[in-house]
Amino acid sequence: MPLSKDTLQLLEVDGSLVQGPVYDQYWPYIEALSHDTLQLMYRTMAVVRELDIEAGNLQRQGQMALWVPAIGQEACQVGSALASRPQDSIFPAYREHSVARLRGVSMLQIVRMLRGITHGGWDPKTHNNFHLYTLVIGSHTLHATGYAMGIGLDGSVATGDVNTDEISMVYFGDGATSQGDTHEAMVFAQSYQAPVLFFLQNNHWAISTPVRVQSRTPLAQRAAGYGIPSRQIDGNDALISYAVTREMADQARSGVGPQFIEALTYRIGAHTTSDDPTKYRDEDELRFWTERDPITRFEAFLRAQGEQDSFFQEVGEQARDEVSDLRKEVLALPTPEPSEMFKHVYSADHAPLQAEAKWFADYEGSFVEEGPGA
Ligand SMILES: Cc1ncc(C[n+]2csc(CCOP(=O)(O)OP(=O)(O)O)c2C)c(N)n1
Ligand SMILES: [Mg+2]
Repeated sequence: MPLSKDTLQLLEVDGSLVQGPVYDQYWPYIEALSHDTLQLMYRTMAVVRELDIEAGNLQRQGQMALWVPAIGQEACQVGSALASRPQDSIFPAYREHSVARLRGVSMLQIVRMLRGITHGGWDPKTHNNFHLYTLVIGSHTLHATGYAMGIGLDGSVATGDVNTDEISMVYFGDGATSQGDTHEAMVFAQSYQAPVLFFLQNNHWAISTPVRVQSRTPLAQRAAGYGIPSRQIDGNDALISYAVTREMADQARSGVGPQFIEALTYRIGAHTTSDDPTKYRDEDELRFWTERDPITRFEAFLRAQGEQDSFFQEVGEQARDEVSDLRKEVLALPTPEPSEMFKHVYSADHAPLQAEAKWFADYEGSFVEEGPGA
């Protein structure tokens, strides 16, 4: 599903700026950004890309059961995350590595979770309201809506104060739009005028199911059926992602109810390391999207703005350093005792759990350690 005339975009594929009404409406959001913030956009995308590749390598070397790559989706994540405000609660799915980083959750913390060292991941309270990765598709759209309804029930009538009024933001995928949970979340959000921003990353695939099977019409149009305002953006353009998220988030903040953004992007890699996309998608489609890579596009934009080689070299070095640190830290991670898993499911111990733990201990004990001569 290539971009249509309704898809908002500030950066062309070659990194030049669009001209016309979209520019007139959205460029002021970008003009207000400091040079440091524009650099941070690039830096985050470029460093996360390299860490993501390395995490995939570490999985292949047996360091994790699974890795979930986000290669290709960095721009919509970085733009939207930077547009959120510190008081906002973010509800991610499981591929939001750039958002995580910008809210203070490191790649190592994500690796630790996928290695089974932690059963939750991190404490949202001490990680800038970045909630836990959620693998049950669509379920967290309800968490975000419930949280936003809670904001309403707290009695704070939205004043539209961008510094204090809180919203919740939820990241979900094209596949998640077919889940009942997502529909219920949108119904409740609109009925209760909950301050929630639905941020859909349409990466064109739900494992091996293409988005055309999820919907015959652009997913952004569905929001109208719930009475929720929506925009469709070029998800590989970090600038439009920033500008439109700011606009829609501050709308939600002002008390007019939920908002919806569909970011058109592409999952360049596999769904996870358990998947082989060569089995179900063709090379031409991959090439089409690889040519629209969000990072090279942003680099071209920055260079046209006068950014020098030295900046890109410095970011390259930072990425290499962080990759090397990640590898060292992952190799030094402990392997948890399998029996640990029984300790974190219930707050109190009980008989069926004890029986399962005993069965597991007996099973583990049934393996005989064989010596060299055996
Ligand atoms: C409720 C539920 N059903 C099925 C699955 C298996 N599953 C894991 S990922 C996935 C596809 C999700 O696609 P999408 O929402 O587009 O997100 P993406 O993986 O593309 O980021 C499915 C069906 C699941 N995790 N949860
Ligand atoms: Mg998808």
